[in-house]
Amino acid sequence: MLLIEMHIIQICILLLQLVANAFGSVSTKAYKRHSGSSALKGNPLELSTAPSAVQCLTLCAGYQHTSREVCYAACYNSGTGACELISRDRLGTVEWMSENKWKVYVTKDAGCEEGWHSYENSCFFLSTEKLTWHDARNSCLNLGATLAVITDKAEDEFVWDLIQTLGQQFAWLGASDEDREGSWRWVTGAEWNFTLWLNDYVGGNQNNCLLRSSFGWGDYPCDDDLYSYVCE
Ligand SMILES: *[C@@H]1O[C@H](CO)[C@@H](O)[C@H](O)[C@H]1NC(C)=O
Ligand SMILES: [Ca+2]
Ligand SMILES: [Ca+2]
Repeated sequence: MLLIEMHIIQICILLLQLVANAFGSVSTKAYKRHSGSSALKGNPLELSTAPSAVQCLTLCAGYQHTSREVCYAACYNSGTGACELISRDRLGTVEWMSENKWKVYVTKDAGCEEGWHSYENSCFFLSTEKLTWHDARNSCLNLGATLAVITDKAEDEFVWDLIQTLGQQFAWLGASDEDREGSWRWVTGAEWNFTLWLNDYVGGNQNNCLLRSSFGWGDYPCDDDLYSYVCE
């Protein structure tokens, strides 16, 4: 009995060490030194001090585990020990300016491939190809994604920004009411808990697919092949 307990304790210690190592390596492996150095566009999260750049990065890594906002970059000033944690701007872009004594480290893109834009824990891709809703849905599936599923206002704003930034005025999102009129469902089965309908827009039986435009959301004919689409 005692022997088994000791084994369990040993295994736990081993697991804790593995976890500790995994977190330890975050600070060095998950960041790259940006050669441009210093101030960047993005939202400041926190300004503190750290005895070294590595410990500043550790603060940044820790931030991801405790808060909704992700620390995307850490600026460390070796002269003063100032450590500034910074999140992305809404499209995940950064701009760099030079200044001495500051070193800037960016997280290697939070898992999104080139051309995809990070928001919360998702990556989004806007295709400017004009397809029917079903073709757009399949195209996203072929990319290992789905049409975008929007579950709150901030996410909708991010996606609308993306659509506009890439010069589009309309884009398919991942919901339809084609199975039962008025009964909207997301392609992933996510909870239908947020809408942004234009007034009390009702598309009726002929229109069954969700389109984002400057008016908000609308119920449009699924076979229209006039619109871009957003994959998530
Ligand atoms: C809807 O549900 C999703 C996931 O369950 C959640 O993340 C989101 O915040 C919810 N939205 C609203 C407006 O309550
Ligand atoms: Ca989503
Ligand atoms: Ca409809």
